[in-house]
Amino acid sequence: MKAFLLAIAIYLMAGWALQAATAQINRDVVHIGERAYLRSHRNISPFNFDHQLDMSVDSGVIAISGWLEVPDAQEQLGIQHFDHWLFPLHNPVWVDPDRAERAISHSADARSGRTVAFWGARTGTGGNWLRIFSSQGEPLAPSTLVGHMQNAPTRLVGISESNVLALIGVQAYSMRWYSIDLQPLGNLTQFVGPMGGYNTISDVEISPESSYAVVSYTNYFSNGQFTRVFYQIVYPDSAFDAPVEVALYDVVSDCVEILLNDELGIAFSSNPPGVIYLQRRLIDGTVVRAAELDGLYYDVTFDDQGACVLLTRVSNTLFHLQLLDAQWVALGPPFDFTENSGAAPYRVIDDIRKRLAIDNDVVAVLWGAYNGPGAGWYLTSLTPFLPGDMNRDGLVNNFDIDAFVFALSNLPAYAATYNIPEDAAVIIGDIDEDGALNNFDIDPFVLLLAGD
Ligand SMILES: [Ca+2]
Ligand SMILES: [Ca+2]
Repeated sequence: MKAFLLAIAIYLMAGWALQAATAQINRDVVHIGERAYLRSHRNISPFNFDHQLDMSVDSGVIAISGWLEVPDAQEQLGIQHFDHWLFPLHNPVWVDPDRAERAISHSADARSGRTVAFWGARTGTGGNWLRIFSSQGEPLAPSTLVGHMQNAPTRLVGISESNVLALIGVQAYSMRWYSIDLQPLGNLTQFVGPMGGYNTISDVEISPESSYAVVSYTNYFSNGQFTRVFYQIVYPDSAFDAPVEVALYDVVSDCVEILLNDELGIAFSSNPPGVIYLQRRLIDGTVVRAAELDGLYYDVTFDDQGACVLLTRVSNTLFHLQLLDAQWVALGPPFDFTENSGAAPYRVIDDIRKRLAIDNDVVAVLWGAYNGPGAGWYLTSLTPFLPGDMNRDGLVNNFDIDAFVFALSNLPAYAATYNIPEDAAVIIGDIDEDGALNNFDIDPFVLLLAGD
């Protein structure tokens, strides 16, 4: 009898835990131009509200690094991965539990199922360290000391398909970067090259085949009114191209991305602020496309096709998100992406390394709400979908009928079969948009299939 009651209790607790986990995610639909997006918000506690965070997205997996609140212990740098529905792929893990040192900076970058965490330690042995994790949170190698440099820059590590290539920092007007073999892991090559006296690195990107990296950096004129924005191509044979000066404007963080076909996507803003400039360049510096948009930039990023996401500041408590296609045509007007998050009033906090990411049409935003109900760190994702695409093949047609009937008759089994959260399945099948998936959706579904 006791065992039976225990089993009931465990069952109830498991149900509670599942409901609690589901309740952390708020989902709704936003229409951006012609497309419908499933918007998900998640509070990412126990990542600490007071400290830096970094984010990266690859193949629909979102990697986060930041400070973790640890019960009865000193908070530590941690890492966690989520799928694009914002379900965690594992619990948060400490990056290096054996070395409880305060990091002075950190960064994480993900590609091909691997995430590299970088941090600069202030105490103990100090120095700059790298560690590599799988997207399931398993460490793939021990922590590796990669140098002792001060003034670690903002964006300091990138990972390619084949090698980890980390740009570590700037010291005495030189920069260092490292190539670390992944198979077998450990062969570490260091390159040191000149930077022409520029001192704040704003971005680092590595080409997928590890054949070059692009580094952007800035320096302020002595009058403090303008920022010079540069980018520079560096190669694994330690050759360093001459820096290319982009403009005399404010730099936008995370401002250079490597696109397909060895082009660069570059973004910066005007001074005085009010205009955001987008450029597409060949790596020799030739401008192949340029655009200007109104707005006060807050962050910007590109996918490898050149599609662009902009985060603009409307006021201290209102930020807008805007999506542009690869031709930089706006998919829809700027909008308040934080609606329905459960957090208000909110403010996007400065102390985030990378606020935006876009990959495979999934947009992720990392943001913070300062006070009021729901204060904390939030992760928001936008996943495009077609209402009625029940078999999840990107089309709406007669092949969706069986899956639609399946979802109507047994939603949990449907969700498990198609690897989709139940609440997301309800939204995709809720053709009449009344908030439920039920028999009242049958007629609208039939009309949808008929092309009405
Ligand atoms: Ca379909
Ligand atoms: Ca409905």
